Amino acid sequence: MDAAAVVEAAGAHKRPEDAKHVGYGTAGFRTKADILDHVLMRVGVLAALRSRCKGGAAIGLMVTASHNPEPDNGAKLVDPMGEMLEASWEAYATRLANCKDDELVGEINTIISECGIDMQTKAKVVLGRDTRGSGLKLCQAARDGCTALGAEVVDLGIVTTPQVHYVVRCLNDATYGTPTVAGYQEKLAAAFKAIWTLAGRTDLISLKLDCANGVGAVQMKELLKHLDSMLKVEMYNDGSGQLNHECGADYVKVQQHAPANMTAGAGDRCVTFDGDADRVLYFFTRDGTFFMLDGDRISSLAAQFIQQCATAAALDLNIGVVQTAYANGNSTKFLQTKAGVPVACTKTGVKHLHHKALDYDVGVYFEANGHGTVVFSDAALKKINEHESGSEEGKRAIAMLRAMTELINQTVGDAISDMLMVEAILLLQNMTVEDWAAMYDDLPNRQLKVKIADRSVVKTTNAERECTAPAGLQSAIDELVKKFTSARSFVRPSGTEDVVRVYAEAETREQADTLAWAVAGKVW
Ligand code: 16G
Ligand code: ZN
Repeated sequence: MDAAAVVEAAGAHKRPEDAKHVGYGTAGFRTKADILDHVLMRVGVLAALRSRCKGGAAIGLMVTASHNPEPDNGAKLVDPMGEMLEASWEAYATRLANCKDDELVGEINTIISECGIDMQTKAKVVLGRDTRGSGLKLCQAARDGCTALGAEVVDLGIVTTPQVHYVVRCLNDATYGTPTVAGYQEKLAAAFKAIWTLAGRTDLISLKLDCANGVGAVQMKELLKHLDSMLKVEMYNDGSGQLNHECGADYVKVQQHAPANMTAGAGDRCVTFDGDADRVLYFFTRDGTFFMLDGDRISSLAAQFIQQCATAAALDLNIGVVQTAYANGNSTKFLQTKAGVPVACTKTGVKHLHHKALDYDVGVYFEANGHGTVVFSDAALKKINEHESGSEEGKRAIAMLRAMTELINQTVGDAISDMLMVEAILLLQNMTVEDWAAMYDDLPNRQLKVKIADRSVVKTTNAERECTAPAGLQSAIDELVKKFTSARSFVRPSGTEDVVRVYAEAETREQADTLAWAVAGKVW
């Protein structure tokens, strides 16, 4: 290591004496942008080390704070196959980000020796940023960190988080696609065109899209240049207003109404992305009532479709859905009984779902908040690509599955790719969003936040569906749940806020509310 170069970078991106401690959590680093300069330089250093540790594979570094307000920013690292940073490295990230300037060289050396990193190996880091004003300067800091460690930097500029995952994957696995943003656009466009042709559609699909005033707008405009004969997208919150302010997937999900500047009229098919375009939700209004199609609905649509294609083509595929405790009970019931697909449940957080989804030939996972994707194992891809079906119906089903494997960004949840997947399925099955919504009815549910002195006293097991501490809480919840019909409730400490979250669902809205408040009463 060139210690002098590290010292120079530390001098250019000084850590203030009173710097706040930052932790690398499920969403990477995320805090106020104006205290992140030294952190980003160090994340650049870590990305270079990670690349060498992985034998010179490209590593991604995305500068974003997703759905947080504009003054925030953050950073996330992407591992070689386009997956999230391996959990064991999160501790290195936190250590490196928080050490004093004069401890930096020592910390780097510790990581080098603990991981047995060969510093002669080449290193490559793929940088991207969302539309935040602070992004350019923070990317420069990250670049300085990479350069100090002698890593090559590929700067993608303003891109969505899933595009960084895609490019990283392609650089390390050429079979996945061309490792550029243009390659991403072309791959998705070609797959969607193939589906369009299969469906024999002639008129335009019309959508209203809320881009959260974020990077989704920038990238959708590019993609639409390839798709303008198929999709007519009216964009709202396309960057002229404030990022994530009264708009975006998180806002729409929490508020349960349309974003600012957009009306959802009868018959409108509305879509909303979050600020870095890795989450997507659909919504519409019926008789003035707001109706949301969340991650559970996307999972149900995708899993049922893939299952039906496999059956039509007589293809033996082990398809599974991964959900969290927040999944609506009726979505789970629909999948298990009507769609005939097994459902697994994991802890909240995309990395847990993604990991579990890899257990299947085809793993479909979505969090209710709209983050998710479908992953196909190598064995499944081989089967899909080599299978020959005798019947016309079987041939069509295989062609549909092949196009799906190209259309879906399998590295991570991707709002653009997921939206095209939903459109493709609706198109191929000649379904409206109303038909989609009619697949099952959501059980009324309620989420509450409870603030207590120390949320870490609440401990859970069984994918957060049961609590093991404090003593007596779970039996109290069980007693309450028994009093309601089709009811379920759980509590868990939040990973992102200083609160305990309470979830309850039951047959009626009134029952769900009463149960949630009663359970919250036991947490206080
Ligand atoms: C993080 C997770 C998200 C999860 C949320 C739960 C990732 C990339 N993000 O934002 O998936 O839904 O945490 O937050 O994994 P909570 O622990 O505060 O409920
Ligand atoms: Zn996001």
